[in-house]
Amino acid sequence: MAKVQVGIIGAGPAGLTLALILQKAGIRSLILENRSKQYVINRVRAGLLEQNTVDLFNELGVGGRMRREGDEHHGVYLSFNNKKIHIPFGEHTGGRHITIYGQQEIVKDMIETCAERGIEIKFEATATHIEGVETDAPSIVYTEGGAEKVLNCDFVAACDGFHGIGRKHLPKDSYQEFRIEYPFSWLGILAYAPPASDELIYSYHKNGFALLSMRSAEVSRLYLQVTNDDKVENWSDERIWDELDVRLDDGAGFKLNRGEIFEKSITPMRSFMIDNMQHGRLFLAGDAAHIVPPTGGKGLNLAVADIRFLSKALINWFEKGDDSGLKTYSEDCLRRVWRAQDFSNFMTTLMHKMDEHGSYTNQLQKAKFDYISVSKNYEATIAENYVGLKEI
Ligand code: RFL
Ligand code: PHB
Repeated sequence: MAKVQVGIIGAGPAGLTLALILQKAGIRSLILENRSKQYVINRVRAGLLEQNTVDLFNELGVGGRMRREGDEHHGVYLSFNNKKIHIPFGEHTGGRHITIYGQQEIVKDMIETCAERGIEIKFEATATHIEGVETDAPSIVYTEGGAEKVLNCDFVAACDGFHGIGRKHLPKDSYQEFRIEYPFSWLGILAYAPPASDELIYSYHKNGFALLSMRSAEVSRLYLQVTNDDKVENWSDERIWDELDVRLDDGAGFKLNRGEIFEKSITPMRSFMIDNMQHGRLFLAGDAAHIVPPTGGKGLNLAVADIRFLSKALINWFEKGDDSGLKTYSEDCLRRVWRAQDFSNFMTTLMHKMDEHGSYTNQLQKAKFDYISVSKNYEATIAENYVGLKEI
């Protein structure tokens, strides 16, 4: 039976970041990942990295390609009823900014670095249950190649996403659960088309929300608000481009560059949260414990922020026998998670079609947008949350 100091479930941003930080401190971990390597490095998801996240990837020595190929943004556009305003970050955040770099690219970079540094990742190895979390010798039972195996460890880090098994091993009475299912989803596309804007555009339109993002000078990433029962098959390439043109129109001749669409998928929008992320020797991080709707670009960044606390707490325990960081782990993470829950909910309800165009709710959205357009204070609140608060 294998034994490591920290058994990690999940090779997403949370699990990989944890393994790399622990390795630097001389702590042995092993990652169990139920998907294949190919699947994990091709899974299209996030693109917006906060400055804190980028700084950590650089400190870990996995930021080389991100620095070369990623794109720094120093502002963002918000558009409402075809009127576009710009929110600059620098003047409100002491020069902090965001970086646009695909999640699958950083995941690929981290997986390669793990291999170079001798961190073992078992792909196509599915954790089925976790045992002994109330003892000082927990273990993860997993299946690999049809055989059941056991990984013994001192601690278990469940970095296994929203559908993982980690959360199911917390005692039911140890947490409260909070959940919002929004009545809309995002249709997301990737296209070989030069981005038509230098910075992201979040747009409210009476037909629904649209977001213009990008991955490189040649690849655009775009999203449309659709209903929860909508299907990718209902959206021909032409219909997608036409609708994006309508929703992103800024009244000043804005036109998208069209190109071949090579990825199309629909993602439901939800906010989800539990207010305890640990039990005994089991610690949850990232999407395993919380989901935010992607309108604020916070999910991956929160996963990495959790790992900052968890890695520091584990290192203090292994090096000094100090368990203070482990004891306050949930509390430390939850402050930032609640801040991001609030900001993501704010951005979602400000920019999506929440009710009939012209309704009371819609007038309040418009009132907020009009206020943002004239208030430096409101602009600053958005800028510092969007870039990610340094503390909290
Ligand atoms: P992940 O990435 O889901 O990784 C969990 C891993 O665990 C594996 N797993 C298991 N392995 C072994 N045994 C089991 N029993 C297992 N169960 C699960 C899974 O296969 C997987 O590999 O969680 P992590 O590490 O917490 O990272 C979270 C982020 O992936 C997520 O929050 C972001 O993608 C959210 N998100 C965004 N976040 C941002 O910070 N900025 C963005 O711009 C942004 N845009 C987005 C997004 C998510 C989106 N979708 C598709 C949900 C845009 C979209 C459209
Ligand atoms: C993305 O580029 O995929 C992206 C950017 C900003 C968001 C969500 C997704 O808020």
